[in-house]
Amino acid sequence: MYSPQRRDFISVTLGSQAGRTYDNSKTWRRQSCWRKWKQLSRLQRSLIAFLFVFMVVCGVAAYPNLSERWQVESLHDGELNQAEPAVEPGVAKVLPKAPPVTQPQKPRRSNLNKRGPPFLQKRLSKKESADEPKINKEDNEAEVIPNEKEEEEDNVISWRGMKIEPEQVNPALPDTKKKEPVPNEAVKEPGLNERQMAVIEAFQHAWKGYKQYAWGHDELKPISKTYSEWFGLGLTLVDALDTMWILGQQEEFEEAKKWVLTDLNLGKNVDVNLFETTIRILGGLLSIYNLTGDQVFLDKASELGNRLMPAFDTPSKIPYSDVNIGRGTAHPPRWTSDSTVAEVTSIQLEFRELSRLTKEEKYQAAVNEVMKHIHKLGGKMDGLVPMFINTNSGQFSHLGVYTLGARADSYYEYLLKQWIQGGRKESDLLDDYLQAIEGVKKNLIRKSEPKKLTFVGEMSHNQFSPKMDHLVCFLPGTLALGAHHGLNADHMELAKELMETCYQMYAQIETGLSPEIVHFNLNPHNTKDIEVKPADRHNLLRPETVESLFYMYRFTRDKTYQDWGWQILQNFNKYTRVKTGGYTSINNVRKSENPEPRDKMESFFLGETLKYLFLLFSDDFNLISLDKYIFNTEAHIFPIWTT
Ligand code: DMJ
Repeated sequence: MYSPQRRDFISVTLGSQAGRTYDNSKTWRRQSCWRKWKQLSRLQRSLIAFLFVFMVVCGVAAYPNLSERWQVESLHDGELNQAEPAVEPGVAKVLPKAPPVTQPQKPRRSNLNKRGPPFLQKRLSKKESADEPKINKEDNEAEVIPNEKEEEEDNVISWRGMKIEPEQVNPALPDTKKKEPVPNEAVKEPGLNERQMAVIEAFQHAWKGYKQYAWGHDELKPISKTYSEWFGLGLTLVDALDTMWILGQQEEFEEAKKWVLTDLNLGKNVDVNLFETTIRILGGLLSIYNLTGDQVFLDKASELGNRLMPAFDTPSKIPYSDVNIGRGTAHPPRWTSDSTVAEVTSIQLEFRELSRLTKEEKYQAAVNEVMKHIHKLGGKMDGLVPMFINTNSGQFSHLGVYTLGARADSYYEYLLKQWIQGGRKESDLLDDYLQAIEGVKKNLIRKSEPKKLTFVGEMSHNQFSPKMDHLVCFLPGTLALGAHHGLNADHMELAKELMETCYQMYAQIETGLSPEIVHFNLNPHNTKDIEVKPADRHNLLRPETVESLFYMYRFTRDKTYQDWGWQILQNFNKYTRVKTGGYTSINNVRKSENPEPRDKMESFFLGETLKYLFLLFSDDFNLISLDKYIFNTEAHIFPIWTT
């Protein structure tokens, strides 16, 4: 029974002195304990001392060392992130400066987790599952799977212009342990089919490599697990922005956007190629601005546009090939004062669009001047242009060679596309395009033997060469686009024939992938239509054929074109996919047992090839409708002007 006079007490049961009341006198207590201790036998004292030491040793062994224990106990949920490098939720820790995934960070928290007190074990294991990279090992190679987001907002508004439910916002990567790419159910949006999901998986695989080994650099070298720099402007990242948007890769997109905002330095002292920078970076920024309406992209685009403008400061107003975007100086290549015709005539869509968006005339004025000049220029053959133009005289140079391949290709493409962009009003552009296509039909089209494949050859000083670059495979798509916008129906017929030829450039090759250049056989006694010279056997993951397949499918709805594209994607996966992330160009498409990887993933593989494949496999014809948009020569998306 409780009595206020009696205090709670501690009794120490030691022999016969057990049960004495504690009267709160410290002196008495000390004396009393000492007396009792002295009363014990030597054996009893030894036993007690041994027991005491044993208990202390056990206690220490059961706990982590003191400093670790202190750390654990001072960690609150918010502090966990400070103790480790900051990582975006849902993003694998594979950014460049992070340790390689094959040697994950010392698992400090995991060790603590096993030994710490239960309440901390619980809290830590929750955080760990959210933050730690998940690693699958296969053949001693690590594959990193991005973490799932811990907390998800209820809805995300305006991602790709629509309201997306949580489960669609947060796709998890497929299991990359499997040999064949496995479409990921988690990213399946209404209307996405298996083939589109395979494209998404391919994109994720390519992005994984880029992110891990080349983040913020121009191109991934997936075999040597490093990068190459061309202009030092994050070429692959910017080129891929609108692809990520279209493929629904929201987290990757947000992360890349952050890089554009904070790390894309357009003022650096570097020589860039005017054409490549315009179609890939300016085009990429304008495209993603048009898709998202996010002002930061337009600001960057107009900064870049201004920095490129010195290129037009030439005696003829035909731009130089190279600009130092930091210094504001421009120059031709060291060995010549010529520019390439395709390069100076394939920057128009981008500069015109920049003027429309910024309401600054100067960009459009500069590129329109080039087109007007070339429209009036002598030296063409039936509308076909030579490959070079002099920046001093403004005259074509190296006359006599006519091709729809390298150095001339996108001149023809941009005649048509500028006409469409401007609302089909600029008749000079249309006239030049129509005349050029007639020139192609008259001078460059032939049929191969024995299969009678229609192809586009080249003319060199009045000599026909049955050589066709893979680059020419943009032409079926462009012809079909023109026909769709009301041009001659026979353009569509030619488009169909050329499309078949471009497909055969893949199908007749051992790897099912096209070489860079083919030569068609014109001799009826030979059995093969397609010949490949040793120097032309490489494949750079180029887009032109799948680009044209996309147009052909949109306009004909013939699923054969989708099937051809599917075969091509599968062969890219078979011969160019690098296990640890990324895809590589190859040296020899004829050697299926070893196609000789080149160790480079070109930025257009993400900017163009995968984007066109995704759109080819889509049966939603309103997804980037060809009545509302045109694609620049790097597959970036610009609106057709309505006023
Ligand atoms: C791309 O950069 C563009 O498509 C360009 O017009 C031609 N070459 C590559 C792709 O092959």
